[in-house]
Formats: sequence, C-alpha cells, structure tokens
Amino acid sequence: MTLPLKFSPEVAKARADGAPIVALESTIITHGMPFPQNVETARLVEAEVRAHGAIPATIAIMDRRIHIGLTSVQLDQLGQATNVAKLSRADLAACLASGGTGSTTVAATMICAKLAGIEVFATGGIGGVHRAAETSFDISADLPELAQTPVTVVAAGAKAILDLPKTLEYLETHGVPVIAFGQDDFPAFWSRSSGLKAPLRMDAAAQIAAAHLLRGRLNIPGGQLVANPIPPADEIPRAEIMPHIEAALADAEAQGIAAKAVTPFLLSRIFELTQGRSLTANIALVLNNARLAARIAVEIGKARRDS
Ligand code: PSU
Ligand code: MN
Repeated sequence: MTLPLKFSPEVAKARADGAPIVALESTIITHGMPFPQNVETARLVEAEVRAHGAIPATIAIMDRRIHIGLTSVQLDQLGQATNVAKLSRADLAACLASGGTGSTTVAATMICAKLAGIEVFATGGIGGVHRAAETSFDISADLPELAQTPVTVVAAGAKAILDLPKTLEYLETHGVPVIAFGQDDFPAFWSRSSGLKAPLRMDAAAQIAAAHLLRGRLNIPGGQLVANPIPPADEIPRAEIMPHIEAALADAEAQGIAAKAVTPFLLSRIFELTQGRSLTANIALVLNNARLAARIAVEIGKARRDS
C-alpha cells in the first residue's frame, strides 16, 4: 500500500529539484486564528518562506489524502470551513479512514513532514504542559512527538497559558534539545522572555542545521525545538499579557473547557481580552519563525551537498 500523500504542484517541483522545503501546520489556520486573518496570515507565511529561499508546504487532511502543500483554493476552503477536526497523533489515521477534513497540530504536522521527507517546520507556538497538569494530566501530544520524530520545529517558545517550567522539564527528560535563537532566555510566545533560561542557545541558522544533521548521524531519535523570540517591536510585555492570561484561564475553568478545546478557547479569549493585539503579535511571530525555518532548511541543503 502506498502512502496517502498528495503533493501540490509547487512542492512536487521542489522535491524534484532538491530544493529546501519548510512544512507549515494548519491547526493555526482552523483553530488558532479567526477568518479572514487566518487565511491572510497563511499566505503571508508561505510568501515569507519563499522570500528566504525555500518552498512552503502547508499540511492538511482532505479527501482521504495527506496534502503536502495546499493550492490557493484549498487554503481558502480550509480557512472558512467549520467542521474541521483538530488532528494530533491519536486521530490522524482515523480522519484519513473516515474521509473527513482535518487540520494538523504540531504533532500531526511533524508526522506528515517526516513521511514527506521534510526536515524543518515553522509554527507559532507549541503545545506544552498545562497548568495544574498534576491533576488534569493535560500535556500536549506535541511534546512526546518532539521526542520521537526527527523534524526541527521553529516556534516562538510556548505560551504563558502553559506551565513553562514543567514544559521545559518534560522536554529535558525526553531528550529534546531546546535551542533559544539569539538570546539566553526561553521566549514566551507574545513576550520575548519567559523569565526562564533556555537549556541551549544558538546564534546562526547554520549551527542549528549542523546540530540537526548530527543528531541524525548519531542515531538520536526525535527533533529539535528552536525557540525564536518575537521581534521587539511586536512583543506584548509579560506584565501586560499576564492579567489577560489569568482571566482567560479562569474563564476556561468556570466553563469546564477540557482536552482539545482548551488551547483554541484560551487563544480566542485572549484575542478578545487584548482587543486583537494578541493576534497582531501572533502574526508577526509566525512570520519571524517562517523566515528562520527557511534559513535553516537552506543550510541543511548546503551542508548535505558539501558532505
Ligand atoms: N499555538 C498557537 N496557535 C495554535 C496552536 C498553538 O499559537 O493554533 C495549536 C498548534 O497546532 C499546537 C496545538 O500543536 O495548538 C496544541 O494543542 P493542544 O494544546 O491541545 O495539544
Ligand atoms: Mn491538551
């Protein structure tokens, strides 16, 4: 049985040419941002990847196929659809089997990228260990995926809606390198610093590419998490975002929000509480991550050719 992969014409050509490719997730489109900013952002992110020497491959499930790269029409449909499943490792195959439409989270995008031979992936923020996880057991499937699937993921750290110290502890235990880009601190999505030091720091895309290739050669399973801070001009300082985060968490608790619904609920509540400012910051940080991911993909390609 062949893999149910469907490459867009642009991605198929990049594969034939041996051009660098950057995977992009689709849950951020269906569950992370409102329409029409979601589709506009997805297009801007793709353009940013192209402008920095790589080809974008936005990933989603439609018509019993894993689409690696979406056409403009497909992107539009996905951005406006209302019955799209948010897919992670647990439900990717089930969605394909049932013929439903699904968007891929960080975990599911990593699985699909690996199947398609794509080594670098840009997103906004990863899921992590939720606050009070010691009672709720809510730990994103993104974390164990980073521990087992060899894709380098560029994110702006993790959102302060999560328990960031526990998220870093989990990643350390499971052998995931957490690399802050260009600074010592682990970034906190809308803010440049979480107040926590990242375990590793790198200042050049070529260094991240070299570490990616060495992990493969050393036969170490799993990926790398590159934590790229939001640009200074776009950040919402911690002191400003924290009260909104606390309010959103209290609302989630009061309404009994659980499981997959937690992250989308908190994102949309914080959007309301910040009067849209969280979305502006979110767009800026995703573009920044797309840029760095493209550079890393280019460097991996160069290093492969030189070796
Ligand atoms: N962070 C964002 N926007 C998002 C997500 C995270 O800023 O849309 C999505 C990603 O797809 C991530 C998922 O993989 O949320 C994590 O969900 P959960 O916490 O349910 O594992
Ligand atoms: Mn969860």
